[in-house]
Amino acid sequence: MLSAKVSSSLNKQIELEASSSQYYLSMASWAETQGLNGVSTFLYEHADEERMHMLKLIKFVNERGGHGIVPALKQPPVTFKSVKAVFEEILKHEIKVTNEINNLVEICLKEKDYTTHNFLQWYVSEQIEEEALARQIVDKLKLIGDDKSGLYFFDRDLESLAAKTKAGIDKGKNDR
Ligand code: OFO
Repeated sequence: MLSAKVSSSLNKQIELEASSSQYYLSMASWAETQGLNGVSTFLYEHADEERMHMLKLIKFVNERGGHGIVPALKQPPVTFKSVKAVFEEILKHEIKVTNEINNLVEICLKEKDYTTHNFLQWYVSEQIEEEALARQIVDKLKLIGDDKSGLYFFDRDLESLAAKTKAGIDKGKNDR
């Protein structure tokens, strides 16, 4: 059984994962309107991945006798300055998510909730991967700078990264 503190903290995380999903979905839609098909495919997949993170939490809370609450969400930004600005935002956002996961882990230890602590380890590893990927992409974009053909190849590369993300989502579904 979850304590009230752990339950409300997990529900806050559900909201954060849901808003991450909406945020990335908005980025995906913007990228699609810019003719960046690889970037948008990657971001649509990323939005799905965040939704899977949210679902995994809802199901866990319910399984442990709590109630996973589906949150109301604020409108995310709809336009972005550039592809680089998008991925810089993603990196910043993922660092924030990592901090929140770490806070949650700490709360579980304080509350002596070792079951939830164990469950959260999946998110701890996931955040290492998400941050590393965002950082790697931002670094690539810095190298590309204003080079249009560089951006063209970058867009193509992201198409194949999207396939990997999709594999990650499918794995996450099977792990549930
Ligand atoms: Fe759910 O990992 Fe990104 O936000």
